[in-house]
Amino acid sequence: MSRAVTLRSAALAPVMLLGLAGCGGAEQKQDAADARAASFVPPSVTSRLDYGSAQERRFHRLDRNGDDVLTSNEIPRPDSRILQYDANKDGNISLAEFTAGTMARFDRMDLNRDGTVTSEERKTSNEGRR
Ligand SMILES: [Ca+2]
Ligand SMILES: [Ca+2]
Ligand SMILES: [Ca+2]
Repeated sequence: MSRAVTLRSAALAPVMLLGLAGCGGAEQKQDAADARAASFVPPSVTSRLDYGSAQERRFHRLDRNGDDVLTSNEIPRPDSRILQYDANKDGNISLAEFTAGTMARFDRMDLNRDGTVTSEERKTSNEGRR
């Protein structure tokens, strides 16, 4: 009786081990693929959220004294686009003006209004401006 059990266990053991190892490997591979898929953002597509946060980071980089206003000494001279965001024409760009300006720009580039700008849309909108 005990001998039969031992034999059965011995016969099943390699199969079970193989099965477990096979499953575990496949799951791990799948997890890694999912993680890559979740974190992978093609460089040619920018979401509205990503664009907004990138522009906000840019604002805070430029705003050296941290008062949430870009004054003339903080605006990079060649970047006249930032000056276009000065809605109330006081010569300074507030964070609200900057955000409104950059998001309006994003929406102009987002030709099909799906909330993302592809490199294709960016190219088309640049050509349209010329
Ligand atoms: Ca400032
Ligand atoms: Ca202003
Ligand atoms: Ca789009």
